[in-house]
Amino acid sequence: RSFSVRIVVFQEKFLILQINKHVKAMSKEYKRTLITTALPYTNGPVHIGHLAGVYIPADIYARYLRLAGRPVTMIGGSDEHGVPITLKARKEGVTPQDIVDRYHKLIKESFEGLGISFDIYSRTTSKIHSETASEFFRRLYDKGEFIEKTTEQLYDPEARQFLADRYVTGECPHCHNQGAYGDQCEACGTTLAATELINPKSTITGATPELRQTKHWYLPLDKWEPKLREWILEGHKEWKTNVYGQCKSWLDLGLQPRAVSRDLSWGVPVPVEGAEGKVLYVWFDAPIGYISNTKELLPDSWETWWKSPETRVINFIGKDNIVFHCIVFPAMLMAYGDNFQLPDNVPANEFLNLEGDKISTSRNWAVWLHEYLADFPGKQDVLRYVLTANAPETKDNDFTWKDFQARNNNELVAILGNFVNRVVVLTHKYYEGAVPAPGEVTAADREMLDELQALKTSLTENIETFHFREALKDAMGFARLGNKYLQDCEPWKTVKTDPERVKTIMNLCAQLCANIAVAMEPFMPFMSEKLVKILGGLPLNWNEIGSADLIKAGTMLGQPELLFEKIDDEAIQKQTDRLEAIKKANAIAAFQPEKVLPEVSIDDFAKLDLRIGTVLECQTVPKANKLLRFTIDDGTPTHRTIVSGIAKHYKPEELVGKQVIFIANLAPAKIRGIESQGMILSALNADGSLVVAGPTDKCNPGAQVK
Ligand code: B3M
Ligand code: ZN
Repeated sequence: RSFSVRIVVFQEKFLILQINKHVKAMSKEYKRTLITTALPYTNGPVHIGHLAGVYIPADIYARYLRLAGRPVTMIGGSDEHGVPITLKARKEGVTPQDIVDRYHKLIKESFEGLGISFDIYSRTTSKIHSETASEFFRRLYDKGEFIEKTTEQLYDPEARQFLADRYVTGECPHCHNQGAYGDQCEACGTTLAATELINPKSTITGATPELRQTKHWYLPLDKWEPKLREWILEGHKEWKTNVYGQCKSWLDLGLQPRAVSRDLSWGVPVPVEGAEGKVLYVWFDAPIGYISNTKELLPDSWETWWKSPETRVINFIGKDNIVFHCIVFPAMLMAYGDNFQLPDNVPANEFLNLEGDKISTSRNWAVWLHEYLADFPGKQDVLRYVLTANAPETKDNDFTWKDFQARNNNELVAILGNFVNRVVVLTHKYYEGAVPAPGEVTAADREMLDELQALKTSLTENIETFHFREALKDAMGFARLGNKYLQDCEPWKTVKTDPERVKTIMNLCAQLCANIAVAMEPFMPFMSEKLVKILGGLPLNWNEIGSADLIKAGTMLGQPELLFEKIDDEAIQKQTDRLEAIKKANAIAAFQPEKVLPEVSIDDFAKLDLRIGTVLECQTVPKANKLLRFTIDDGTPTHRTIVSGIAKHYKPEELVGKQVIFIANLAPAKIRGIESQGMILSALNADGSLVVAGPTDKCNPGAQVK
């Protein structure tokens, strides 16, 4: 009891803090919200990291605004340029267009499958995009906003091309990681220029690059530094601390001119004379994709959505994209002028890990959305729920399949599904499915309704301030509240003594279900739709949450139907087995042989007596789970006993009859009271498995190995 009171007080304090923030954020009257979502690279499918970091939060926010009747447009699309795509094409022997066609389709369809409600999901290989991006560059060029510089860049003489970005790897000059890329070191997170790498190598041919002169266009970010400082550091103190902090440290380091073109063939051509073989840098064209996609969606009104001061632009991104959205793209927009609105907020998330390891497309360490949808049909909301409940909003977080299962079984099934099911079943039992008219409202009812109001306030404030994890807790609070109310009122007892009272209780329970359908829609739209059907239809309006009159008395409820099903161990095991197999495959692919030991003479080697033996018997050793005891036919009538610590890798019966190589003249040693007369040779694999060394063909027991 006292525990729950403390929570309420805590929430109230929290609420006051948040309301203040919200008032600040909304002090300006906005007429519409333009939501942009980072455009995923089409060099692979999307995974849970993308979803938790960008698309699910953006979708919650967009759906919330729509339910609240506030104009919103949510822009998405594929980022189809950049070196990772051309590298992938080269590796597969297909064209970059083949790659982007494949993944654009897969990504678009899987987003639809998860109910991400983009108003448009387009692509940066569209005609309208290349026109928009060209025009953008051209205008900056004509206004004299670029610096033209000829510099020395890395050139691969074998592939006969310049090596931008991921076409080069080498040693990071900061942390000395060997696998740093020409644009970034993933080990220490530093942004690099390809020429800074120590011992650079071409990723195309492996050749050591040479330096050649080439001309590029640079956007002088330093010119915009004072404006950026004022806009972010003075004007947007309400931004998330991770975002604000990253911006501040960039600005404090001092901004430099940044190249916005590259010597590549895949991309939007640089639209000026003397720029043959040059394209726009992918990070120059990609954010313009937000504009082109809006244009494609709203050819007549796109300018209102981008240039009116009454539009509020919100960029949903992951933390690795902060600098581009808060520094580079805003500088581009400032240079362009013409009233383009800067983002009012950039609620970037941290990263989601998978089972304790960093998610990685190249290492296949991910839960891929399209695979999830195929493996868990009809369970889109479970993934949406888990990724929101566990969202990396303030720090990196971990996704585990155990947690996924627990949240489904203990929260969605046991709390939310259970409450709705009890209400529907009881309404059918007592009233043949018709929602009863309420009678007199008691103090207990009032208390429940007050708590509902408080939850609604907190829920709304949390969504407004991009605290979606907390918001989801509030929305789940509706169902918790319902279960508690039912438990306290015990209608199954009262129905015998005071049937009139039960009508009020069951009416209010139906109202709670209706409130859940609305409040949960942004988080779990599929469940919400199902619930609305069970409740006999319902207009969804955010502003009416908290009302005890959402569902009219007399409304016929549908048949009880489970909103969520338990997920069994077998389904989870299948997923963890898959990850286990990937981990092994990765370890094998990454295998590096040990350094060879210092040289020995032939005489040294000759001192070792290596022999072939046949395993006659093999047994486990009592109370020693690592050990196996072997009886080896070594060609002598007495045979010999060897104890070996390989019990984790072999079952005793697997080795009987096998031939092995052993050291015959190793000094005997007592192991667990058994005298071991030699040592069986074996090799450890990169995936942790072990192989006993033996002859490839049958051999005489006792034969010497030389
Ligand atoms: N494609 C990077 C990424 O997928 C990039 C985002 C572009 S947003 C304009 O992380
Ligand atoms: Zn580094």
